[in-house]
Amino acid sequence: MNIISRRGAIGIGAGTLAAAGAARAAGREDDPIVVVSTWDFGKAANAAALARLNAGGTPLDAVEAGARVPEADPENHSVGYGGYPDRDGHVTLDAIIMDEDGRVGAVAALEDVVHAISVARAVMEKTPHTLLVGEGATRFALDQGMERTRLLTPAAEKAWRDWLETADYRPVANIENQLPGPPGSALNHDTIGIIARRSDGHVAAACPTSGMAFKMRGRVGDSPQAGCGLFVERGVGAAVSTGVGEEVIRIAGTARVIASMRAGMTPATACREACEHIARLRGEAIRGLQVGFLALGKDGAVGAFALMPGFTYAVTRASGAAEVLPAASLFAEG
Ligand code: SD4
Repeated sequence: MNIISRRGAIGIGAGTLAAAGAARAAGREDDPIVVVSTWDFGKAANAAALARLNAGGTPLDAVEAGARVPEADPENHSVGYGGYPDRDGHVTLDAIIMDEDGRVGAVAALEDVVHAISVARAVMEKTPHTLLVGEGATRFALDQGMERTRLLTPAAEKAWRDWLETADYRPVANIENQLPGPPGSALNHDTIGIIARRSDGHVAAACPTSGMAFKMRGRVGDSPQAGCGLFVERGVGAAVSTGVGEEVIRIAGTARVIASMRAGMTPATACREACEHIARLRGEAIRGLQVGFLALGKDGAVGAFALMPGFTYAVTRASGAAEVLPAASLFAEG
């Protein structure tokens, strides 16, 4: 399948923009990139992560601190508190955290606890396991002293009730960057993937989400699965993904990005290669769907790429200077 001819054009506009953005985000040894994350709201998360690094925290501490920002934000309808529920009205959270020592912890379909990323970290540090799901994950979190919280806010409940009128499950591309819209406009997915890098090149990453809005009860996406929503490898770097998780899982997306970087590709080229692979594999089935990858190399090089225009990522430097950049895309539009 020829990607270019199938849709008539590659995302030239977005690609040009992103190329300029990538140029701005590169280099600068005097002020290296230390935190990157997905979407516009990543900027606030990056600031919290940087503050943690500056206070002597590890990259793992930093990504946890960063991830907790959107998790606690009721206006963010895709991560944590205020997240949109599944089709039965339950907010269920997925999250993963990983460092370059192969330490990894995750939760899936977690309910009633705001900071899924901290539960994931506790799974990593306090159990012999890597992933706890559902009721067991909630019980573990409560045993750890975490508070039980009703995650379904009135706004999210209203969106769900409105959605029930049509019950049409259709992922909306780039919904992460849209303000809460009118009933039915929304509301499909959202995630933060965040990567921190210390001056010695040590990296860690985290990826919490409430997953796809109005998903089937029990559905788990790419985010909490190592090698899908996130992957970290010593001597290479880290990668995170966002968008329709099913498409990422099919290709073990972030494991693929890291393998490409290990083989010598830049983060940007590796992210692009993963998108091209999805497109070749899936053809028309991914029309209108968004997937974005973001990667940070051990040397501080950053790269991102998406299927469609609209995927943005936040880059923060050691000085605190931060910017949100558009990623280049494979297609000009859905
Ligand atoms: C999922 N990948 O559950 C997540 C959703 C997402 O931005 O990334 N939204 O499939």
